[in-house]
Amino acid sequence: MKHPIVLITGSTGGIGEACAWKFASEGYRLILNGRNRERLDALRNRLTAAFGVEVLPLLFDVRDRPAAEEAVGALPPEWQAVDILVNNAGLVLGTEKEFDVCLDESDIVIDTNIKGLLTMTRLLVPGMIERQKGHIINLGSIAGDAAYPGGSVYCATKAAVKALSDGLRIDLVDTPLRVTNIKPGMVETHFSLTRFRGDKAKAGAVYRGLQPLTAKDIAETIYFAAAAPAHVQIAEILILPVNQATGTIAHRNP
Ligand code: 8X3
Repeated sequence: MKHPIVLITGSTGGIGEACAWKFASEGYRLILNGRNRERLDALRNRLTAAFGVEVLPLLFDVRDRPAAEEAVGALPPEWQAVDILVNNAGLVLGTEKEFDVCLDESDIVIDTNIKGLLTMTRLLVPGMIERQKGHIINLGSIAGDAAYPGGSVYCATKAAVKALSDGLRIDLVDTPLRVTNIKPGMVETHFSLTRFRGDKAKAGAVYRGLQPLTAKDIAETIYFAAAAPAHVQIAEILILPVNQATGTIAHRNP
């Protein structure tokens, strides 16, 4: 029997890359999406060398709908039956107040976190319904549960991910397909560096005095949801560092 296929968006760093390593270690075939050909190829080579798994790099920006349609439409026949879609690609830019944000940056965040996720869902889920098999795992966030200072647009996109996950679960209720919304709190990846536009000191301060989650922690959690028995649908998981309680309340050691 052929190994199942997982498609991961934004797979060349952070949580996406950790998922690639986890699913590869479990023998999955991987379709790895990303925006950088060199990084995709390098990751494929490392995964293939480590686990001997089949990896198909899929180069496009999830914001580019025609490119996404073309890439998914041109999947070779043996790669078309995607079992798991991990809608991971996402980012945040800036911490300005809502009335001060750079609207061009907001477009990037909204187009990636909401519209890119919806594009991938729209492209992959009809095939899953046809095959009566599939799991959509969306990367939400604690930011989707309640807005916090400096996070307005990002929080809105993650609230949208929750609504899109809940809506999809409703729309698929009469099928064997499953929908999971993974909602991390603080995870130490390049996420904060992107948020602070490359300012390492500011990014580092986010995790000061506490032990943040790692991308691997989240990948393990995602795999747990994916590996649950077929009748079990893990609808949501909120996962936090032990010293984080909400989007705004954390205990930090001096
Ligand atoms: C990432 C977690 O706390 O920065 O989605 O919003 S947080």
